[in-house]
Amino acid sequence: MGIVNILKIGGSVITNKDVEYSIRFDEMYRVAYEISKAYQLCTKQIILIHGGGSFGHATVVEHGNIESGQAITQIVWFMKELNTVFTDALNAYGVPALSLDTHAVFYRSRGGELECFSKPIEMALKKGVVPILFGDIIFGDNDTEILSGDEIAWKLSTIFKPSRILFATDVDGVYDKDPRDPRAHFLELVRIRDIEAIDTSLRKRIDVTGGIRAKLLYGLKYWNSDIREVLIFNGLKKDNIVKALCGKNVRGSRVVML
Ligand code: IP8
Repeated sequence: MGIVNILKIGGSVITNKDVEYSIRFDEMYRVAYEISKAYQLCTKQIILIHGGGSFGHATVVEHGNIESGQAITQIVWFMKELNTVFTDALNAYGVPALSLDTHAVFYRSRGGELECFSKPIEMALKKGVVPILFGDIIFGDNDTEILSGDEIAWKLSTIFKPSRILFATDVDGVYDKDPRDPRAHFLELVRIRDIEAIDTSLRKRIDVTGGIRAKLLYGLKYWNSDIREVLIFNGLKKDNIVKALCGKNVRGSRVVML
C-alpha cells in the first residue's frame, strides 16, 4: 500500500457557517469533483473526513448539552444529513465513497485514549472504496463527547501508514493572528511546538471544537514518524484539493514537529 491520504474537509468549506444548516452546494460539488479527479488520476488510497460546519456545531449550541438522549441523536442526525449529501455528491462523480458512522468506529476509553475499530476502513481501502467519516458525538467510559474531524485525521495517521494529512479549510493556512487582521502573517511552516505563539483567539464564528489551534494541538499528541506531510490549505481555491491529493505543490502551511 502506498501513501494513505487522510483528507479532512473543513465544515467551513462545504457549509455556510453563518447560516444554520446550510450547505454550499456549489463548493461541495466542486470538492467532490476534484476528489474524483484525484481518484481517477493519482490515488485510490483516500480516507475522507468532514467537519460539522453549520450542521453539527449549530445543533450542539441549540441543545446546550451533549448528554441527553435527544441531544445525542439529533446532533448525529444532522451530521448524517450533511454526510449523506456529500457522500451522494462523491458517488455522483464516480468516487465509490462509503459512509462509516463515526460513533460506531470510535470510542474514548477511561484513560482518555481514543479507540478506533479500524478494520472496516482498512478493508474499504483494499477494495478501492473511499471511507468517509465525520466529526460526531462519540461515547466513552466517562462521558459522551464531540469528536472533532481533526482528531480523527490525526488518530488515523497512527494506524494507516505512511500517511499524508491534508486539512482543507477556508483560509490559506495558519496565520500568527486572525487572518482577517491586517497585521496577520501567513506561516508557510508551522512548528507544532510553537503553537503557544499563535493567537487564534480573535476567531469569532461558532466552532465548538476549537479551530486551527486545536488541529495543531492534536499533532502534539499523535505525531508519528510515518507521517510524510501535514498540510493546512485553502479548500475553497479551485484545484487545490486535487493537487494536494496528487502530491503537487499547493500554497498552504506545512506542519512539522521540530
Ligand atoms: O467540525 C465537529 O467536527 P469538526 C462535529 O471537525 C460536531 O470539529 C458534532 C460538532
